[in-house]
Amino acid sequence: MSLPKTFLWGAAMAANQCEGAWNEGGKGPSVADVMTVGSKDTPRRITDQVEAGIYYPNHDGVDFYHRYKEDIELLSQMGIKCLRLSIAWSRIYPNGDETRPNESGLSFYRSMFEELRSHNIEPIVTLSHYEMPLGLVNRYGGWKNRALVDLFVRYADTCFQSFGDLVHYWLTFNEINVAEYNPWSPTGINMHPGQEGYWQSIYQAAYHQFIASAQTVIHAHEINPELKVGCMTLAGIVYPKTCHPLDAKAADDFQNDMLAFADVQAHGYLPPFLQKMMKRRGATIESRPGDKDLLRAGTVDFVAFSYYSSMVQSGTEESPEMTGGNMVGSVKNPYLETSDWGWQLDPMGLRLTLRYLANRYRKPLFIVENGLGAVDKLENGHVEDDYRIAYLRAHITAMIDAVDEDGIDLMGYTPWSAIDLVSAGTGEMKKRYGFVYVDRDDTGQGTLARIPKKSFFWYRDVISSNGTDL
Ligand code: BGP
Repeated sequence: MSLPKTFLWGAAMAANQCEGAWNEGGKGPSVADVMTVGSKDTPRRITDQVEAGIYYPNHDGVDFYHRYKEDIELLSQMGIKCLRLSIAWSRIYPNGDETRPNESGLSFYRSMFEELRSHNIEPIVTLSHYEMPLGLVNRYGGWKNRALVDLFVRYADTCFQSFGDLVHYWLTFNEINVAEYNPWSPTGINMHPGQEGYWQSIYQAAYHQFIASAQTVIHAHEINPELKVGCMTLAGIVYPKTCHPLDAKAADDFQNDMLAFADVQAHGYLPPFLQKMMKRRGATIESRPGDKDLLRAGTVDFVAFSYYSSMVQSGTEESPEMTGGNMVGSVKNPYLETSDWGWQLDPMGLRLTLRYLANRYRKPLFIVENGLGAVDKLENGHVEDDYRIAYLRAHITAMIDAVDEDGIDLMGYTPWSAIDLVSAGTGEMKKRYGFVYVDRDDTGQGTLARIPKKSFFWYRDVISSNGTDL
């Protein structure tokens, strides 16, 4: 067993899902602040503005904004070497288009990163994790407007200049490819697949993010050559439903579609199959002279990804049985069990995903999300989440095999989530992922007390043994 001593064991979270304090410290509203609570079967509703009398779970999150010191202290007891979190863009530029940053937002993150450093925890920071300022939606129409490129790059520059001494690892857009399936949170476009003009908006928005990503990488390296900037994509190996060639083609098509955006960030150009796909879907991208050079010059240093499930595609069946998944559903795999939310559990799929991404990108990889959403029961002050331990044990085993036997260059592992927080997909609290239980329910009731789960102590031993004690 040979994980490098420098392996970044950690955990992950995101500002919009944990911080709360949605209108404190000069923060402006973000796209997450107008989303209600949904469920496995009911999508979250999006309102135009924050409306009185509606419960918005992200407004309070789990109050990390006020409790980050005690949370970091607790997480340091778990022995994590890194913590993946995000900066809320709307805390730094409340409406997104101010010319000067909000000082109180800057000092909040500065003291958070200092706190992490004082516990020897490396921050891994996402610049945009489903929390763009709502002002950019209302005034500019979200990412389909080219103006967003400069506004984002200004925000990124502010972050590099303000925190570059404390934060060395950066991610640009969380799950950039989710825009294809569920565009509101990543791009501020409130449309649904099938709607007239959908693909035009989505691809134009994604194109602007590619340009912004490239510029961000270039600026980060200019500001401090030590900074490493990665892309972040939702990933999962796609299996054909059978060995029928049409099933194999459907799986390959889906895999390409899913990774097309990370391809641009990693390789520096729009792959021909993406260009053809855009055309078939009726999208004509507006570009500017110089864009191609920018894309080529601004490729990412590493490829980070979330992995929750493998997927299945069929090219032979009209309406195969489907099941749930991380932002995108899948044909049901009869060999796999599912979580309570229908996500298929497949540790071997993680190993195959690592192999696949390593071949496709030939850059260091980083698993920045992986975990089990489950209903946890707090009984006599304890949460016995053996199912989560079993899930993580199997996935970590697969990950170590990928490093050990397949030679994958893997920087680290930050399972979702460090502590319980608001679900991105459903807005629920009862869909829990954390190593630490947070006393809060789906109606906003609870003391917000923090209680380490059984998995907390298990993961502490995993980390301290560098993955040998599973
Ligand atoms: C990813 C997001 C995270 C997180 C996770 C779990 O898509 O990057 O923000 O929430 O999935 O998903 P959910 O919260 O919908 O269960």
